Order: sequence, then structure tokens, then C-alpha cells
Amino acid sequence: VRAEISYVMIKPDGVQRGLVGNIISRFENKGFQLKALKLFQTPKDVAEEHYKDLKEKPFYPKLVDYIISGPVVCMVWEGDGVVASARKMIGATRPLEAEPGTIRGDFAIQVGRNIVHGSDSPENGERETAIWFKEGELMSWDRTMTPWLVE
Ligand code: DAT
Ligand code: MG
Repeated sequence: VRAEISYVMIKPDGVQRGLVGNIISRFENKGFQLKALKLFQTPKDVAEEHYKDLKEKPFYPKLVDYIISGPVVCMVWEGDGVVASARKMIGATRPLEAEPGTIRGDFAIQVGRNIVHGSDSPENGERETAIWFKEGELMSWDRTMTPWLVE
């Protein structure tokens, strides 16, 4: 088994609002390791596959249209506990319920414009990474500061 990964994505509103650097910095500063990164215009079938568990929800068509409405930033972050930690850093799904200090708490007010996605389980971290990235797009690299982050 490989190390735990989370698929994190800055949605089109986050890109349009110029929040890409701020959001990436939070994950870098925390100490997670970047495995993959790209700016990407999402084909509809990719958005549908990503959100397939929500297919029956009334908001699903609008959700898919929003995700494909402009470029997104796709990322894979690695580290022990990265899935749960990223969810905490991102904050509650409804931005008005997200704590200040979280990404949604700091930058968003509406559930339909909540800026960022993070996988909700390690299994979905793997599943979603496979949807958005080809195997060759994931980098294995030795980060020189890792011993200063993990014992
Ligand atoms: P999260 O993104 O926090 O994992 P989720 O997986 O339940 O939340 O839903 C995926 C996205 O769908 C969410 O980020 C925004 C949208 N969404 C969820 N619930 C919604 C609702 N009640 N109305 C509109 N959009 C909603
Ligand atoms: Mg989710």
C-alpha cells in the first residue's frame, strides 16, 4: 500500500477569485507533500464520474455545470492523515457553517460556490486521483525537509 493521499481541487470560483496561491500555500505550510498538480478544463463526463454518488440529488445538474464552468486546479497531496486533515482545513460543506480559519470559512458564503474539494476517505482519495490524473502525472520525489516534518 502506498502512503495516504487526498484529491484536493480548487473549483472554478476559487480560480476566478485568485485564491489558487493562498489555498496551495495552506497545504504546503501544513507539511503535506505535493504529488500532482495541474490547471484543467473538466470534461462533463469527468465531473459526472467524480460526483456520481450525488447523481440522485436535486442539485446534481447544477453542481456538474458549475464544476465544468471554468478551469479547476487539480492536486494530490500525500501524508499521514492527509484526508481528515484536509477536510478540517477546508471546513464544512456549507460555508456559513465553516469555522473561520478554514478555507470555506474564510472565503465562501454559499454551498454552491464553496471553492474547494477534498476527498472524504482514503479510498475516495485513491478513487478520485485515478479519475483526474494518469498514473504518470503523480510524482514520487524525495523532499529534503521531510525529516523536519516527520520523525
Ligand atoms: P463536500 O464537498 O464537503 O464533500 P458533498 O460531498 O456532500 O460535500 O457535496 C459535494 C458538493 O455538492 C458540495 O461541495 C457542494 C455541493 N452540494 C452539497 N450539498 C448541496 C446542497 N444542499 N445544495 C447545493 N449544492 C450542494
Ligand atoms: Mg464530498
